[in-house]
Amino acid sequence: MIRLIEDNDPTSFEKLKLLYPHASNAFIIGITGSPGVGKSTLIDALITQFRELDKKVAILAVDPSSPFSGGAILGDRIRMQRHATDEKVFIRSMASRGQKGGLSRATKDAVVVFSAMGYEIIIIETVGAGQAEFDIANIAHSIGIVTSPGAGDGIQAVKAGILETGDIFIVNKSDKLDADASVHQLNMMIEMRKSSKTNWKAQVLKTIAQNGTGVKEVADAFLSHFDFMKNNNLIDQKRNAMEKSYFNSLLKDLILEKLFLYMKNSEACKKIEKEIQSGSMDPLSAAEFLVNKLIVFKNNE
Ligand SMILES: Nc1nc2c(ncn2[C@@H]2O[C@H](COP(=O)(O)OP(=O)(O)OP(=O)(O)O)[C@@H](O)[C@H]2O)c(=O)[nH]1
Ligand SMILES: [Mg+2]
Repeated sequence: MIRLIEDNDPTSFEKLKLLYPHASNAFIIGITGSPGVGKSTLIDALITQFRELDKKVAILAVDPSSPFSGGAILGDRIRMQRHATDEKVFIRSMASRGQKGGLSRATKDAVVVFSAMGYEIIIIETVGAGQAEFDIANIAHSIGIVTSPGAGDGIQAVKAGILETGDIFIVNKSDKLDADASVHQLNMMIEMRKSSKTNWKAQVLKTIAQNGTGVKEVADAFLSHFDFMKNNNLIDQKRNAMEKSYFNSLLKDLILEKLFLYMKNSEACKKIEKEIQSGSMDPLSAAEFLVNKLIVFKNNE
């Protein structure tokens, strides 16, 4: 199924419709942060923690930044290799090989599959967050932002606008100097966060992902955030937001599909294209004309 989704196979749509009613109970964690901060290494160590609790875990590494992430695919595989023979662990990378609806749609599709397959915890690794084309906040329940000491990484996080979305902050590579300074800096920034939508107090934790130090605390923090959401009736709210965002990306996809099919077969359309080329119609008026022709909804309908 993941391969069909990745390849934009038209049969995946009907299959997803059948799977959707069975996909609801998974806890979805987004792990994000700059390249090389240790996300994959940390996830590998998190898998160990969640397996100790006998949870079935699926991992999806997505790379919204590059269409050619062959290297990253290999890297992710290698770093999580020790779980490769565990039947209750599924690890997959997904590159943006021209998914029509973008990676958001493909990732959400994959999450539906994992969830319907009974994976209880789904971890999505991604570089960066909050980009319009890939909004992890609308896919995951909990967001972990990984940084490493020094290099003003905390400040970078703020610049990238991801501070607002983080639930758990992880200062990885804390075997290096300045880890405490990063923790301090992040704590200060969290204090200054504008009103958080919930009363969850974001945590800042230190890890050495390579040897597992501090990783149990990170796993516990994610699980307590999920409990917090359950206890405060935030799960339904989150599900509504997730479904709305999925619906929106599906709508865009399906409308575009229909539009391009129509354009391919439409004489009127070819005529308009010629008119643009000859200069007798400008592209703005042409696009407006075509879209108005397509819109069949009337007001209040
Ligand atoms: N010193 C130190 N190195 C670490 C630690 N965790 C990971 N690394 C190393 O950092 C490098 C990058 O780790 P990855 O886990 O691939 O980082 P990533 O964030 O997944 O990288 P991308 O997926 O390429 O963005 C590797 O060489 C790791 O071995 C740590 O706690 N301490
Ligand atoms: Mg990685």
